[in-house]
Amino acid sequence: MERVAIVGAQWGDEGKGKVVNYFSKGYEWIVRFSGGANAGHTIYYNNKKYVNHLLPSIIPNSNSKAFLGAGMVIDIEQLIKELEILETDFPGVSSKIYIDLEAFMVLPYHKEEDGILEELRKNPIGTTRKGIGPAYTDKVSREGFKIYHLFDEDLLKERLEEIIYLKKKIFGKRFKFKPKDIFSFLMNQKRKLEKLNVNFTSAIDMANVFRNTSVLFEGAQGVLLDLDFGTYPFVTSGATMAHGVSSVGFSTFELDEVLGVLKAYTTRVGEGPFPTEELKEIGEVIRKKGNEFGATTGRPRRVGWLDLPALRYAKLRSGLTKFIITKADVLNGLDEIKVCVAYNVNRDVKEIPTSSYDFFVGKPIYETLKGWPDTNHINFLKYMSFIEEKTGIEISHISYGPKTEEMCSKN
Ligand code: 2SA
Ligand code: MG
Repeated sequence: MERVAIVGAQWGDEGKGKVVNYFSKGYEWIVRFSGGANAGHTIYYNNKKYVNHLLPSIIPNSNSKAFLGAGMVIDIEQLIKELEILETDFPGVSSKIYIDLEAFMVLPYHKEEDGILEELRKNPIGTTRKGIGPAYTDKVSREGFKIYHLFDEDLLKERLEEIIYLKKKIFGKRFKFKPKDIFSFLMNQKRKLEKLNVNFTSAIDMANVFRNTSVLFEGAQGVLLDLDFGTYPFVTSGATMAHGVSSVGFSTFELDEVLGVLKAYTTRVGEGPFPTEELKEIGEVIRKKGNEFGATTGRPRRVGWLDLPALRYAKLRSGLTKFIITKADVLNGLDEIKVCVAYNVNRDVKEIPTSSYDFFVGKPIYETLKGWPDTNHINFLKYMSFIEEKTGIEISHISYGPKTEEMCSKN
């Protein structure tokens, strides 16, 4: 049975939602293994646009089912919003959603903490303020709440008292949340989820199911935003790479493919190093044409040329086996296309960053290729061959528009 992970090969927003949607036809299960409502996966069903932040990109009117894994931090209020939108067009779809009881919850105070921290930071990270960092921080420091806490009211009450006592000590008067308010908020959300017929389960319960069927693991953000290997501290707080499937009980050795989605140019939203960033006119042209604005926050994305050292790093860090290229049509009509082929790191020419530090100090070395009027043109084929040759992996598919069907295999 086929198991594939699809991850972003850059800084996120490569078009993963759309790519997952294209492939999801062939899979029984679509699994999110990390992140939370910071992700913004834009997809089209029946020509209607949906932006999902938490829901895996299933096709609602097919047999596929969705699993939200233990590595996630779930804002259940946001999840309900997404389900309610889908339910109006696809009644009953929520019964195809399965949530791991081990997953953590983003609570209302996490979102507030996220904002406070960003205001206080000398160098803000540019987070989505969806509470992701604080929820993962609480997980690691052992103050988190798991989905299973919803199902033991006494335990939940007791734990809320304990944790909120701590929070008040740490944050002082600024922390205004009361245990009983959070408790009733959570109970209310739980009832809504139950009414929608969402399933609560675990990767343990699903182990046999997952091993006897096809599973598509849907990554969030991109390799360079990974907590461990991205451009730290300008990263998200979860695992954005294929190793995140371990939170669903899988080893990366069990994956048949790890597909890296790459945009034909590079974007990044939020702060942090971006060696090939174009601050001049060309950046603005690409941003407008590519509609490069955050799907979650609406922020303009920073734009730059394709960065091969970053892609090689992504390949090695996340064990990518193939690339899928998106949004090449955005570059249609440009006379010349620049590609970063190496970094100059303190006078050392490096084709592959040794560590994420190199992204902070590396100066891009460019080669200039000829542009293309449209993506059927030979120059675009040459661009793809150049990427394949310089990274050592094949591009298997080309996406040439936002709609799910606007995609084809390369050969
Ligand atoms: P956070 O909120 O703690 O995860 O932010 C930390 C960094 O991670 C970046 N980040 C993202 N980058 C690209 N796309 C993301 N999803 C949304 C989208 C973002 C949006 O699809 O456009 O709408 O702004 C995403 N989520 C987190 C973030 O910018 C910080 O640099
Ligand atoms: Mg996105």
